[in-house]
Amino acid sequence: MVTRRSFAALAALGAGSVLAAPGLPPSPLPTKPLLRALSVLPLNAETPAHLLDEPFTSAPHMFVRNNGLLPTSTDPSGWGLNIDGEACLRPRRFSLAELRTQFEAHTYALTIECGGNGRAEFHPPVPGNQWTTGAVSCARWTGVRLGDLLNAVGMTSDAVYVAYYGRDRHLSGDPAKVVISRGVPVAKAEQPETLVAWAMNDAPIPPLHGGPLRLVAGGWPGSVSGKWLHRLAIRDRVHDGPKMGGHSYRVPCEPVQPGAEVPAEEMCIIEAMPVKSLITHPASGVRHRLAGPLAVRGHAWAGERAVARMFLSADYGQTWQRAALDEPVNRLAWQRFHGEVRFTRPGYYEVWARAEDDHGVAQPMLVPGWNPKGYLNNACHRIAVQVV
Ligand SMILES: Nc1nc2c(c(=O)[nH]1)N[C@H]1C(S)=C(S)[C@@H](COP(=O)(O)O)O[C@H]1N2
Ligand SMILES: [Mo]
Repeated sequence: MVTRRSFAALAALGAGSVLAAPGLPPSPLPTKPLLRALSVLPLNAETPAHLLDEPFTSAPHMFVRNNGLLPTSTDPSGWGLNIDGEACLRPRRFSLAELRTQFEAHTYALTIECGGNGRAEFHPPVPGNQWTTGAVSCARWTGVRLGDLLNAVGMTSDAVYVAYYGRDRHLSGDPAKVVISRGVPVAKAEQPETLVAWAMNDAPIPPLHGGPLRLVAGGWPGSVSGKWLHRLAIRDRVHDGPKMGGHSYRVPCEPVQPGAEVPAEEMCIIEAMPVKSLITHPASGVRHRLAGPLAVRGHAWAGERAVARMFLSADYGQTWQRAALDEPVNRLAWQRFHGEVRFTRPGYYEVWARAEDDHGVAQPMLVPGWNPKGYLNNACHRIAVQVV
């Protein structure tokens, strides 16, 4: 097992050296040379904010979050999807070809944010990958609607949850152990944008992102979007697979004091992610000439909701100006914002961005609600600007 500390030492040598280091498995990092790796086993890497400036996130810039080891094979030939479970009327298996030909294909841009994005800012600190701002993506996903598959197999009236199973391997090496098996309630499964996808940005899903088949449920914590999908189970209860219980992807049902110990029975499953935004241009640390305005842009998203208004501040939140905000290309896609910030004197500034959703809920300026695993930090993003 590579510890965080030994990885930091290796990372200082550069990603290429990590690959060459003795005793380490080949790392897929070279396909993402610009990401910041948080761990190698399992592989976790986040995206610097300025690399998320594209309208839709390209594969080289998409963060990677793995709970286990990659599958031994992601060969699409022979890959299938079994649908079963207590609440499934007609369990059956679909080949990839059957999924493509027997159902209508749909494409949606879907925001996937890891529930732990922003974890690094919690105090007292919490264990887990110390994501800063880069565990979010919005790519265009193509596949069949999960709802259409559920219609095809039929559900009993007591269906509650749709659970996923992936082909990744447990860190222990035990082939019988499931790495992670989460899912979504039936209502979320039946939303038109919830997909069983085989393509990302019009290409086969890269192996790192769950190819050849993946569940994608935008707007919810990334952990519901199961990679390397080979089985769906329609459950007659809230799914109880690995990482559904305890402190995993759950937060205290009632707010707690920072550092509190919270018993598992007082934890509730995270559903839609809160409103958030990211400045993707310019990169933090930019030098800007006083004479002209600074063009600022980025993306904003709000879980199941739309972002309604966007604000920028260059004085630590004392005054705010409206920024222009585009409509999403579809529900659950992030939205582009852009504005111009003017400075009257040279010096060091921070530009802050603050999104507000269509229910009037805005991002907090400080880290909100401490919780034992450091989920749901949607505090305002800020960049440093040196005006000369
Ligand atoms: N099979 C499987 N699916 C998974 C995971 C995993 O470890 N195994 N990680 C989940 C988590 S926590 C996140 S945030 C997203 C990350 O997706 P990405 O690596 O494609 O960015 O995948 C989710 N799906
Ligand atoms: Mo995640």
